[in-house]
Amino acid sequence: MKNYTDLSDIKDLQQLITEALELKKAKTALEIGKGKTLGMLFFNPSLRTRLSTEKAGRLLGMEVMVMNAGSDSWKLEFEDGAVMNSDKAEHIKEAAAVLSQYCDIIAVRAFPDLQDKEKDEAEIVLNSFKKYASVPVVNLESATGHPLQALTDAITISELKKKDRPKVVLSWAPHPRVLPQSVPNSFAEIMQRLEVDFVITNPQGYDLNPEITKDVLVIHNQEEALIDADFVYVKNWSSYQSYGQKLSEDRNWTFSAEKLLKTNNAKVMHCLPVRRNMVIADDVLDSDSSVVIKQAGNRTFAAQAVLKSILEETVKEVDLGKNA
Ligand code: AN0
Ligand code: CP
Repeated sequence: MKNYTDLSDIKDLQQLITEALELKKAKTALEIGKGKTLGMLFFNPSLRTRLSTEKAGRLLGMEVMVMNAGSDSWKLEFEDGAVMNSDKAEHIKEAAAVLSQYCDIIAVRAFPDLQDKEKDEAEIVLNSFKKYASVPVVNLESATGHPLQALTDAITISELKKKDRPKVVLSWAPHPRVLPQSVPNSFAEIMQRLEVDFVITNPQGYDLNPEITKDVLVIHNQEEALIDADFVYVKNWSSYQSYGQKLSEDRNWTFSAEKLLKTNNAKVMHCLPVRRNMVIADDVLDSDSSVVIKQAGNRTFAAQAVLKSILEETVKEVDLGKNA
């Protein structure tokens, strides 16, 4: 793998899932990353992504540097040709080139503004790093996707499924804030590449980007969608159609033990952080049906498999260069 900015960077999903589960079983540190540095830049807060990716880097023998780019470093300008007389002190052209001398892999988290659909879909932050960095770039959740989370979710379903083709339901839930579509986008994308029956349920007005959901069945009646589900992935997202808006905070969509009764004793997933009794009720999160902690545990192995694959590609190129 040369970069991991979106799910199309995964050529063989089954092989990557198998690799991640083997890394999980092995529990040993590897040497492939020795002498290499992972630099992580966070324009937004994080608990899991930050610590699991740092741990993954260390398990591969890498040095890891982390910076809160939103607050600790200079404010970055991304516009080409900008006259830099505002509060933005440094251009991405210099920042990415300089970081490429300190890091062998650069990983970036940059959420959408949720104001301007076209601007968010242009993935300006992530794509600028890709353009101006001379080392591989990893997406730690961008304006439209969270591919490390999606890989984790695919690993978790593969690990816990009891039948060859489980039914997986992605169910919208209420939240007091407006949140990105990144997590459900990537989840919907990766589910279409896995051996599952995949259904999405959300209120009217909350349909995800049809270019991502393609011909996935969308049911606006949650109870109907939940019938026979083996996995329910609960998540809030803001409206895509009425871009970035909160159209509903209807707690009838909160996932509770009562909803669980409609399913086939489903395992309940969420990427975390989760707002208790808004998104998922205590009676589910505190029950054996919840796998959210296990799921978060798998973040390390998803990140390890991805970083390892990037390192393998890089090492190969260095070797080829030496022999040429
Ligand atoms: C973010 C989101 O929904 O995209 C991050 C989730 C991993 N969640 C919040 O901002 C609460
Ligand atoms: N799931 C996830 O990405 O969590 P953080 O925002 O804490 O990194």
